[in-house]
Amino acid sequence: MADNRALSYNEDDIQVLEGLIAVRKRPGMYIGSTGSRGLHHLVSEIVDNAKDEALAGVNDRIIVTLNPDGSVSVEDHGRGIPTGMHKTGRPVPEVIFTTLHAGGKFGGGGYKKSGGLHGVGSSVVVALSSWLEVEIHREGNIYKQRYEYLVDKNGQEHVGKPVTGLEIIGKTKRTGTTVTFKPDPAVFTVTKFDFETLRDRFRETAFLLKGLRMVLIDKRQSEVRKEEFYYEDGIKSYVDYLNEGKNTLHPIIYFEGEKDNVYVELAFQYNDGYTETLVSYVNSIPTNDGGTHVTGFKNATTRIFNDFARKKGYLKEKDPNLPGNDLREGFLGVLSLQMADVQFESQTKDKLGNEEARATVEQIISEKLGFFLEENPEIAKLLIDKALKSMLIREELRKQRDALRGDKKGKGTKKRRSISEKFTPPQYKNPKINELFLVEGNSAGGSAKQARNSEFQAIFSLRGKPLNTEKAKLSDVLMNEEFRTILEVLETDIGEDFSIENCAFDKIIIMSDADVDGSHIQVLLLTFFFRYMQPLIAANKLFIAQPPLYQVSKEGSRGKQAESYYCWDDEELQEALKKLGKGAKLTRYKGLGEMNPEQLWETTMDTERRKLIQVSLHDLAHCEKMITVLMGDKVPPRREWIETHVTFEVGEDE
Ligand code: 0R9
Repeated sequence: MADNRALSYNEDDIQVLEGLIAVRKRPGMYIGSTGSRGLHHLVSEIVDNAKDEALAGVNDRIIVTLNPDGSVSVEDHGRGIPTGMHKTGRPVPEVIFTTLHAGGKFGGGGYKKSGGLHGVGSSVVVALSSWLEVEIHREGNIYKQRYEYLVDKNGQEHVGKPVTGLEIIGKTKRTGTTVTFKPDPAVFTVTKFDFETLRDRFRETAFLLKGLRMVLIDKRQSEVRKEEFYYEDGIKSYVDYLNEGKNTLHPIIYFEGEKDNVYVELAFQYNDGYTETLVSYVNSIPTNDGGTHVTGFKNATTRIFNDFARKKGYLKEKDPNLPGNDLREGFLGVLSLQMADVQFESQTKDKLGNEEARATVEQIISEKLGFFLEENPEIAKLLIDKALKSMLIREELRKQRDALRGDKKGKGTKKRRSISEKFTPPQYKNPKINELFLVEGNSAGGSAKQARNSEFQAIFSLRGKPLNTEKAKLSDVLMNEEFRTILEVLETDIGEDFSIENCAFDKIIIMSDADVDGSHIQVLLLTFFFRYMQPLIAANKLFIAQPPLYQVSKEGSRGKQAESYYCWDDEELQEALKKLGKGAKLTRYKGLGEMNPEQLWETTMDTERRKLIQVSLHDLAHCEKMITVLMGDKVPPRREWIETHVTFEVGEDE
């Protein structure tokens, strides 16, 4: 690890900026949402502070407990929050937990490595909780303080009010901090923590901070559930985990180095697949959109592989360089940085902006990779041969596709021939509003064609099940009629050649039946977009349509108008049945084809009334893992997943 010494906080370092009432008034501004994501964000805020202690090299475990009363406890074994007096005359923990933007580093001291906002979140968590207690083990004493949300008898709101002083409640031999809080049900629409969500995050943290033990305990049921993650090999174990179920080509390669206070770690291993996966982080925060560190990595690998290939004669003088995307076909790696003063390019913290990170990563990886290739000529030859093969295939396919496109443009004919009979284009070309519906089956496609707003909505009817791109060869994907048409219609290319600027549509909407086959089609299409057009998902352009499951209607009688309701779940169905009472007619839609064009329009296609699910990429590593497990060619991981996640019941239709 890099220099792990944390700078000591001076209790004067903490500056007081703003009140908690602002957080309570506009929670979305501080935690994104008040739904499930926002709820879990609270845990992350507190865990991040415990992680900072681990990054500083003074904390070896974080224990998170889901308590039966709906509260959650986060315990670290760090030095304990300082318990002295702040210049405001209040104990330091009270300032940390009740003042917005209080955090050591705002005063210039604090941690060298941190996510950029760490230490700030504690007060946000207090503001959005019914109560919060902090217990500190330090200098032989156990200290405790409690804060509450209160409305006094004059109706005055108090946010994060200390209801006790910082009291000594006992003696201790260890050091550390435990924070327990109960999210306020008046703030959150969801208040139940999801064990799996937290488990996946803690596994990721344990991979990234080697030697840190992450423990998750669920005490909400009579049977206590516990999961523990600890990886001595850190990101090497992470690569092993992500490549599980794939055919790998060599042992995991690992580099680490430090320069100018930037600590860089890279672990990677090629598999025999056709896609490239690089999961990147800075201070254990995922950078899903990459950034300067990823650019540095790509520059280094492309240059060093090419230099090596020329030096050893795999590339002749006249030969063009091996392109980066061919060199990274089948690559799976984790790049993790630790550094101070992290700057993100985007609000969402998804892209690293620090210029010095590019230069440092490029230099460290170049040096280590050059050395590795010299020392391991067999692996070097294998990877260069693979890239050469990939380049030849890609070139051949490009030629074939260009030839096909040339044919379609119809030499000599004035009018451009249609791309495919299954595709109905919109009337006007407007990439800012145009929508492409990928529709299951010809009959639904026909209804959608009649139902659509032809000005900006296009329909592509899919024939049967699309190809499983997780198992198929790249050449098969590129030559597959369905996917080729999608590529042509979107006017983009795949993989490295994909360009979001060229995309002819603003929304791509998967529209399939609400049954098992429909779900399978969704997953097959999602796999294709994830593997070959990830930037399209990152740009929030991919959606899943949600057709209703039922219609409840009643004919008009004696001065009463006919009434009808569409329902998307059983709760809505019960409500509609209650509203219409006796004589209500229930239609259950088993497929899109059972709806007439008018019904399809008003429930599923009309921009004013439809319900769309946006496909998001917020956890790249998790998506990578799930697609390999669910769609890949190894059966045991899939069987294990199904056995732990799926309950088999005898349904009424299946
Ligand atoms: C369970 C969640 N853990 C925490 O919130 C937590 C914060 C924290 C901490 C320090 C140690 N452990 C912590 N756990 C700490 C201690 C010292 C210096 N810096 C940090 C020290 O002993 O000198 N703090 C984070 C911010 C601050 N402490 C403070 F200094 F601003 F108060």
